[in-house]
Amino acid sequence: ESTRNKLIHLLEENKDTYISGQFLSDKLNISRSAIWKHMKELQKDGYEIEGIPKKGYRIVGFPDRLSENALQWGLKTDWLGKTIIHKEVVTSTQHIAHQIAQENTEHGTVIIADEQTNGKGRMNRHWYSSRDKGIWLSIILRPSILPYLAPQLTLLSACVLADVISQQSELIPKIKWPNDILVDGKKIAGILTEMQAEQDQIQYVVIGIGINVNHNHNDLPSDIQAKASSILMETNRNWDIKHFIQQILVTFEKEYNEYIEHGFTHVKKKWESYSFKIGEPIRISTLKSQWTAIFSGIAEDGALLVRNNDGTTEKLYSAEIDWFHEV
Ligand code: BTX
Repeated sequence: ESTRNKLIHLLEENKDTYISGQFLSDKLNISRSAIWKHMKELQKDGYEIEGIPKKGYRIVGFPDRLSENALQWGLKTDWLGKTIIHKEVVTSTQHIAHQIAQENTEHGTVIIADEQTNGKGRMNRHWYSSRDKGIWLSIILRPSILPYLAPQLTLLSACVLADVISQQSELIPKIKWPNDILVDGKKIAGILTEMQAEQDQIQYVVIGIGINVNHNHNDLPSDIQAKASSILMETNRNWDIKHFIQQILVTFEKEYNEYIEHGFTHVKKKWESYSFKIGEPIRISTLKSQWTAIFSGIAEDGALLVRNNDGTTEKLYSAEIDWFHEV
């Protein structure tokens, strides 16, 4: 843990009292003037710190706005988010991720924006990303898996979002294959996985995550108001976006490590627990046709498995699906 992290923790733990410069200097094994410099840096990043001669330091306000430092302080990950690039406005965090991934950027680099002017969904669809309301981030990964297995990472990411949303908010999220997170039948988050690969080797994968967090009904564009929602709208309270991002990164790192070490089985089970019930009828549309079939789970490579009316089982890699329920 860095000195700054330790300092922030000490300030947080003692936020009801003053802690002396001497105490901090002993604890962190750095000079009192180094402590003073750290305090100035923290203030620059939006931490409000009171310094009173003979009494010491006390933290009275935490930054609301996102910054690289604010996101990294207290972030309990080993490799994910060791480099965080935060921007106020971008076209798309995916776009930046691709640009910097070409330049040997390290595995686990995260790009986060307060607003996207040209957020991307799948198949060139638009993803609305209004300022300060949601989480718009991309993760650069360099997994040593075969390219055809990359869709498993989308399913893994969906499980991570579902886990974090249910843990933090006690909502009951559902995953709609392959990548939508729904609450009460409305979309609150989406995932876009893109990759650069050769025949048998992945150069990098970019996982784009978008979550509607603090949107009120009117913050959503009218064309999606009927089918989209936000965590605020579902829970009637405001959420700390920085804390949410940190939870996502911690949970993502854990699930990813587990996946690389032990494979897809764990993800598959979890994904199926958040998904439709196996055996339920679903409506499928592809570019060519539409039909009804029975959901029979996902395959080991992340593909959708359906049982058709004629009894055959089919594997689908690209389709839109809906299930029949009380929406
Ligand atoms: P998708 O293709 O599954 O969903 C896109 C569709 O969802 C749109 O056509 C629209 O109907 C609807 N939609 C658009 N914006 C929203 C929204 N904010 N909430 C709910 N529904 C919406 C899903 O694609 C993948 C989205 C990934 C977004 C992240 S954000 C960070 C990263 N950067 C970037 O440009 N994309 C990813």
